Amino acid sequence: MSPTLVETSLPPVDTGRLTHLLTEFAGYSETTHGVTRLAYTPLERGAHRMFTDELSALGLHTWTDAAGNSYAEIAGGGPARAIGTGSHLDTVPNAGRFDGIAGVVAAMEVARILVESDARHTHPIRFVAFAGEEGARFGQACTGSRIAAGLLDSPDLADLRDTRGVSVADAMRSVGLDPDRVSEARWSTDDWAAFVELHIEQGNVLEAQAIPVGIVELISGSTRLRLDLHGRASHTGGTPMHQRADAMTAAAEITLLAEEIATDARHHGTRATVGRLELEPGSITTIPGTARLYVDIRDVDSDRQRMTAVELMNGARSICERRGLTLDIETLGDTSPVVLPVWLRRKIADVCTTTGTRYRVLPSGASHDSQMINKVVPAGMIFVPSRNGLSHVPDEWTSVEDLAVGTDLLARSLLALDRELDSGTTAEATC
Ligand code: HGY
Ligand code: MN
Ligand code: MN
Repeated sequence: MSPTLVETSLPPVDTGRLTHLLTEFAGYSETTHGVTRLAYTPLERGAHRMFTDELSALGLHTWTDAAGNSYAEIAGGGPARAIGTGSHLDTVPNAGRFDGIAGVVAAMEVARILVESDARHTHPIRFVAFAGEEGARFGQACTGSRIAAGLLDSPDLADLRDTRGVSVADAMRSVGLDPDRVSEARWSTDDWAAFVELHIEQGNVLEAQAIPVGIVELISGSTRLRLDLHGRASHTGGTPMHQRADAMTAAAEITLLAEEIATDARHHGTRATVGRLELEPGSITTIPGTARLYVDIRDVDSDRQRMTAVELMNGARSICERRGLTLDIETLGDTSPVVLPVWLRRKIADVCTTTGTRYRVLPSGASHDSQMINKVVPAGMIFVPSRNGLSHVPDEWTSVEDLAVGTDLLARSLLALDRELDSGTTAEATC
C-alpha cells in the first residue's frame, strides 16, 4: 500500500455535520416513536431530495434513476470507471436513525472532504442513495439495488405487493417514478469499477470486542415466506376444544417449530423469525379462522438456509393437517448469501493497517444493497458498531465518534482504490 495514503492530508471528519445530517434525515418520518420512512413513499423521496440538494450545493452533478436511486458525482481526472459509495434511505416501521442512513451520511461527508481537500483522483467518485432497500413493505428487500444489478425488471414490480395490495409499480408511480423504464437504471461494469458501503453492524460483535471497524467478508442470505392458515372461525364459548380448527394455535406451533429448527445443533448460524402475524376475524370471542404468518430465514450457508425453509414448510403442512386446517405458502423473497471479493476487502484492511485502525473481518447477519450490487460490480462493506447490537428499533444507536472513524476509513479506502485500480482493465475489477 502506497505510504502516501497516510500523508494524504484529508481534512478531519466533521462530526457536527454527521449529527446534523442524521437529525435532518430522521425528520422524514410518519411516526414520532422511531423513524418510519417506507419504500416508495413521499417521505422516502423527500429524503432523496435532501441527499441530492446537499450534494449539488457542494457542486456535484446529481441525478435520480428510474428505480428511484439517487446519485451525485465528483468527476475524475481521467477516462475511468466510477468508484462508488452509499447505502439506503428507507427504513422499517418504527426504526432507528442509522440503518442505511449512516452509510448515506458518511458518503455525503466523504464528498465534502474530497471537494474541500481538492483530493486528486482518476476515477469519478459517485455517491449513491438506494431506494426501497428494506423488505418491510413489499416483502422482498433491496428493490432499488436489485434493479441496478439487473435482478429485477418492470414485470416483477407489478407482482410485489404490500399488505394493502399496493404493488411496487403503483407505489413507484405514486411518487413520480416510471416502473416501465427501470431497465435504464441498470449498472454496467463499463461504467463502474468498485463500490464500498458503510453500514451499522446491526449486531454486537464490534462493541463486545471494543473494535471500531468491521470489514465484511460475507452477507447472509434470506428466504422470506408467507404462510396462510385456513381453519374454522366459531364462537369461543359454544365450541368445545376438541371441535376446533384454530388458526392461532396452529400458527403458534409453527412459530415454535421455526425456533426449534433454527436452534438445533445442525443449524448453528441459522436465524428464523416470525415477525408478523395477522389473525381474522380478530375478535376476543371468535376462534381465529385465518392466520397469516410472515417468516424470515437467514443464514450464511445457502444449503442450510433452503433446508431450513423446506423443513419448516413440511412441518407446517403436517401441523395443519393434524389440526384440520388448510395451508397456502408463498415465497416472498429468496436471496443467497454472498461472499464479498477478497481483493477489495484486503484493500480496506490495508488502509486500516496503514492508518493504525483496529478492525476485524466478520459476516453480516443482515442483508444489504451491496449484496445485490456485488452481482455486477465488486463491492466491499465497512461496519461501524451498534450499541447493544440493536437495530430496526428506535433504540438503534451508533456514536458519532464511531461513525467518524468509519467515514475517515471510507474516504481513504475510496482514494486507495482509485490509486490501485487502473482506469479500466485491472483483473481485480472482476468480482
Ligand atoms: O432486513 C435486512 O437484513 C436489512 O435491514 N434490509
Ligand atoms: Mn440496512
Ligand atoms: Mn434494515
